Amino acid sequence: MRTQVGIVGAGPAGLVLGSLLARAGIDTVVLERRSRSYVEGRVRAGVLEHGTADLLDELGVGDRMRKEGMVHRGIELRFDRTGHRIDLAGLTGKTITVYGQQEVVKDLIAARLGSGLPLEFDAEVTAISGLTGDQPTIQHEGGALDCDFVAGCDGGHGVAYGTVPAGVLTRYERVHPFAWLGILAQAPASSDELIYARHERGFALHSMRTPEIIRMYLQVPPDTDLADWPDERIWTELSARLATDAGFHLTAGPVLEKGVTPMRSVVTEPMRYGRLFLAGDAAHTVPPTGAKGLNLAVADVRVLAAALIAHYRDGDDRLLDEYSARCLRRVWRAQRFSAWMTTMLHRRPDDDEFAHKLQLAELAYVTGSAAAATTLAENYVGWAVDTS
Ligand code: RFL
Ligand code: PHB
Repeated sequence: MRTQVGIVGAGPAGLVLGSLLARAGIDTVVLERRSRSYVEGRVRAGVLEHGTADLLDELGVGDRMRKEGMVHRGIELRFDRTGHRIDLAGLTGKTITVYGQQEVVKDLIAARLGSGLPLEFDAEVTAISGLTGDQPTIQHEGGALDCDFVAGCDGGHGVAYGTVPAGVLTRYERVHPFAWLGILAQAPASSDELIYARHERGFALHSMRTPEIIRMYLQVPPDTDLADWPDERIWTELSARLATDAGFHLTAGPVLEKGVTPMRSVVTEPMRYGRLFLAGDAAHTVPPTGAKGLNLAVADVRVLAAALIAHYRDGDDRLLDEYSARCLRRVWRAQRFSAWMTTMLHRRPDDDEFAHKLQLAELAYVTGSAAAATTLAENYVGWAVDTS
């Protein structure tokens, strides 16, 4: 088999890239290790930046998002038993859309298959060769695929990064001393907007998926065993960390899903090796506190698609050569923001009283100063993508 761009992975990065290139008449084949039902059922991110939501519209896959997604104009920071609203729309003129990542993935898969474009499930990529020549080959469970370029969109534990010889790429990494325990539950939201809560017992987040389904997270130690967290304990802990003097009440309901995600920060430099371009989580991971991972994945492939289009249409490789540097500027900006949000809201096991006081002073400043609130807001709603 042969194609122009071989795409490894059918997550948001791979699927959005496939869609952008199809629009420009460039042939792609997407190879996905997992089954369709597995990929469509994987519960992950929930916050789409303004620009991400607009792009999905532009690609013709935004109808369900506009119907079922929830546009939010603000978020709440909660600490010292009091809520403080950050007016995202008022401060930036932009909003966010709360719509599950797996719904985005479902919409992109349906559109791709509906157009008859190649997308193979249960097709694990096992090796990639010829990356420094003219025609790389991707080996997968179903055979071999020759292509001009390979897009490594295979997530944090993919194969693409591993095919690059040792010593060529640099990986900057931080492992955080906590994880998130996440649940999906059948209950109406107890607040109209997301709540990021800082509490002596650790961080908590109230988010949602639909008017009937909520998504909640608790900071837990990295070695947490889910068996130690029966539903009852999760609700008690969430209620304690979200409690306010104004009498906040958290509505509980049947837990549909639970999992523990360790928290890491990773950046790979450069995001290219010969004809391999890494995009999304394959190149970088951010802690979820800034809600940036999915949005960064989409931003990467917008730059990559523009670069590949310039290559095929005009024979111009300038953007391909600039791909890594352009993406990394945004990636480090997102790392900075995610690290700042994480530090401001989580408790570290080695924190002393001084650290707690600083955290509270930071939160008081962010919620009390229009300048500081704007800093948070403009980073949270996202930055424009430059593909010129
Ligand atoms: P994905 O989604 O991991 O997709 C990679 C795909 O590649 C496949 N694959 C392979 N296919 C073929 N051959 C192989 N050898 C392969 N190896 C892997 C995988 O099966 C998979 O289908 O990466 P992508 O596309 O880069 O997308 C990145 C996002 O998924 C990720 O950054 C976000 O989910 C992060 N994230 C959040 N991001 C946000 O922007 N906003 C949020 O609110 C947000 N919340 C979160 C999050 C991530 C979380 N977890 C579970 C890590 C909340 C959580 C709890
Ligand atoms: C989610 O809804 O899953 C979510 C929201 C905000 C975050 C992380 C995850 O920062």
